Amino acid sequence: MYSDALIDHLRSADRVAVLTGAGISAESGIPTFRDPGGIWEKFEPQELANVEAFLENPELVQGWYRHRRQVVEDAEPNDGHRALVRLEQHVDLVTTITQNVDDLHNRAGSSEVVEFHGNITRNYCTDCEQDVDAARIDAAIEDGQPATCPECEGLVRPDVVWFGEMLPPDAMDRASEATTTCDVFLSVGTSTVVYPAARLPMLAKEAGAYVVEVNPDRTPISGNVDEYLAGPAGEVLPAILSSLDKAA
Ligand code: BJW
Repeated sequence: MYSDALIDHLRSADRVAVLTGAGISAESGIPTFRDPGGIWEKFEPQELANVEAFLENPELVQGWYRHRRQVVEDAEPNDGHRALVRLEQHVDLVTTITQNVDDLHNRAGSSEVVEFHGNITRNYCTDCEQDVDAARIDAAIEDGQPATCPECEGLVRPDVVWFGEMLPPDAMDRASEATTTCDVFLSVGTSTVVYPAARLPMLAKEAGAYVVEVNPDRTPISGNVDEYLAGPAGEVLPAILSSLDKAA
């Protein structure tokens, strides 16, 4: 499934960067975006995942994110998330750059997580920018009202990055540093079509990293990585970790 060369690279690595996407959380029961049965088979992204849609119909967008937040809260990290935590026993610095807005890498126990597209469990006021408790959103939705800020009555939105929005500058800096200084780069469970995340695997390769992709389906980068490992993250990553444990 994977080569001895990958195990050697990981054994000698000081730094590993991992880019994760919705696929790593699929085995926790959180739907991906673009697969059959995924979120965007039922909803057009332009209807819900951008600021114009939010301003046009805040209750619809708040309600959709509330539903997805509840799915995330009911989910648990899986063997793929846990394998990345185990990797920290073998490598000095493992940085997980996640496009996922779920909290599962943090909850699994990963030490260094970069939230590239935000976090669905947080919400903030679009006017004064203070954090707003999810319970306030839930109460407003149940009353059939748009959720607003307790301080200034501004509209409340999820702390996620929508299309056309800038990524958090700190996340960009940390991801860029991890990508250009790592010895091994793993791209796991992402279709690699959304920028700027989609650029990271090839940026790592240009900087000299050994680049590996884990995904049951091929993506635009599959032909350009050092190893493409076809399979679910919850099986491939633990298998790699078992080999690493044995080789230690
Ligand atoms: C498994 C599995 C298992 C299944 N195991 N694998 C350069 C070129 C072209 C366009 C642009 C560009 N730069 C910027 C853009 C515009 C835009 C963009 O990229 N558009 C493209 C779609 C063309 N990017 C942006 O707007 C970004 N902002 C930005 O760049 O600001 C500067 C700027 C602004 C304006 C103009 C120019 C520059 C922001 C992007 C924000 C993305 N936000 C979303 C929604 C987050 C909130 C929410 O959750 O609702 O983030 S979109 C959505 O896609 C979400 C995801 O994080 C992201 C990536 O999806 P992901 O994770 O890859 O999921 P899927 O479903 O696509 O794939 C799952 C994969 O898993 C599949 O491959 C399966 O095979 C696999 N899989 N089971 C392992 N068990």
